[in-house]
Amino acid sequence: MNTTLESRPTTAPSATHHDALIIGAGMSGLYQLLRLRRLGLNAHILEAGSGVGGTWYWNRYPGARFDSESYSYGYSFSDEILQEWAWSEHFAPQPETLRYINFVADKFDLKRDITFHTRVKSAHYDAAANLWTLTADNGPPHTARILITALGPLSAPTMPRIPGVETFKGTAYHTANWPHHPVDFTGKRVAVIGTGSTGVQTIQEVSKTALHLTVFQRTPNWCAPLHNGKIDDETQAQIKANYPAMFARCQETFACFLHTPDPRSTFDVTPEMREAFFEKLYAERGFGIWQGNFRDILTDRAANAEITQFVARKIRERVIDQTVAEKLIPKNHGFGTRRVPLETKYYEVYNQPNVSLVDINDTPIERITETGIKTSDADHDFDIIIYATGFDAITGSFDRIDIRGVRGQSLRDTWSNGPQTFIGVMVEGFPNMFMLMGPHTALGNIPRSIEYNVDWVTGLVAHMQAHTLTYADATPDAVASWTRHVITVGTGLLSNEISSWFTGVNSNVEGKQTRIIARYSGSAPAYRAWCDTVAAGGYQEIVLR
Ligand code: N01
Repeated sequence: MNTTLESRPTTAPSATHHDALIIGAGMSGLYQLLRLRRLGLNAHILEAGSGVGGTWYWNRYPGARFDSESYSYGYSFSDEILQEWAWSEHFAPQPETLRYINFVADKFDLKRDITFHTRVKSAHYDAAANLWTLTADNGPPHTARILITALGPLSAPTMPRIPGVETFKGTAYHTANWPHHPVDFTGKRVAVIGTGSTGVQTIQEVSKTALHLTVFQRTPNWCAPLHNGKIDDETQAQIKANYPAMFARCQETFACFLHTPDPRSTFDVTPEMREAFFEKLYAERGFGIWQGNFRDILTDRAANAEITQFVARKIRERVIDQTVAEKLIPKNHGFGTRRVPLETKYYEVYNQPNVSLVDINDTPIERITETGIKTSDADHDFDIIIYATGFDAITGSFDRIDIRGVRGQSLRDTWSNGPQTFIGVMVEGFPNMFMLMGPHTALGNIPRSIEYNVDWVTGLVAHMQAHTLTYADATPDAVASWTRHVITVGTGLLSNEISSWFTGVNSNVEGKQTRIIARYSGSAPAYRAWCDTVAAGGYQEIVLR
């Protein structure tokens, strides 16, 4: 192939060589493969799983589904896909999403450029050859001039550090490593540890059939109704006709969802109007109550207290046993300051006779035993334990790979005091490495951010091709200025004052107990404006040669 980025390895003759290597065949990796292929590059994906889908490949737990409206979540770049694919529900379940991603991969014949069953262990930059060498858990090394990390911000699952985990004789699953076969809970005593978005979805589903379900909760979350439903034919036709307008709306909103903050402040209106607005949002589909609420609920403590008290009242109304209701009401953070799990009759689950809640702040888990879970006051026996204990988010998937830059320095060490990036895409000293959905990018409605991220990286690669450039590295100044900007924008946000994956905290990972500003928390339009300015200015923040 005759492209300027084409290169032959000089250091690893036995290695398999490509112009660009992409780690991960999730939504970002697949779209990036297509875009690089269209530039004429010989691009290839290395993927740990046996199929495409990333998040939607691994997270097959019962109840897994979108929290963003299905039609706002799919790829927007191909009219053909938009018209051919029909989402069945407003918030599609995981099997449908996985089918969708396979449909897209097959449509563009992407799988022929993917090596599956291959988990990348290391990625080292060779300065003399200006090449990246990747090694994996099997197969030969791979080399490429360009390295694209499409690892996903939530892809390194973490097990709790509880003694005895390995001793349990029943069946145990982490939600993000769910088996490919159906799991039957009928007649089973089941435990779920964790009550984040994943735990909430799992609990709702398992409670329908388990003989008994015991939920082990450390921190309750503020959940809000999803209001899912089937998409009828008429609505389907409207969705398909309105795609351009809908995606245009997503480009304008704060976080690329269909919802965006109301321009009013909480105290601009009377208490009656406020209550009526909260009621309306609580009755509406999706993230409206979080993303479409008064503009100050996530920055002003008094405003946040209003919506927090409203949702607390709802929980008290929905849960019959008020002792249980109080346990389900968060006390250490306000509504929306952690990711809001969307639910379908989640609170009503606790009214069922086959469900019990263990608050592990009152009765801590002491150990996992051969037969179940021992807390400070009881031995609970189980057939199945489900760990819905989350991820080493944002930087965790990078930490699992030994990534080394121009001086042999490791990325893990470079980020030991928190990530430092240029627009979340580049790291100084790691030339030609481009991150999709890396730390310090705008996340929000992820596929919308992915498409922008991929388009921007593709633009840079095309610029390099056009100008016969083979080397791109962010300048230290560009990194320092972006990192400062991310911290400034994130300061004052109530969500950055509480531990969660948003702030890079994971109690199960050594060294991840201190809160950091891990994501860009300004608006998506502001993020894009910054990145567009870089491209329009000829990439002056990047050393190109
Ligand atoms: O992970 P989490 P998640 N002992 O970190 C608990 C996205 N998502 O997988 O809060 C006991 O939120 C932990 O307790 P605490 C979404 O962005 C999207 O649920 O640390 N408990 C918490 O309750 C979401 O935010 C969708 O005190 C322990 C839970 O485990 C993100 O993924 C669906 C523990 C982990 O919650 C992550 O969600 C699902 C321990 N040692 C998820 N360690 C859709 O939109 C952890 N916990 C479709």
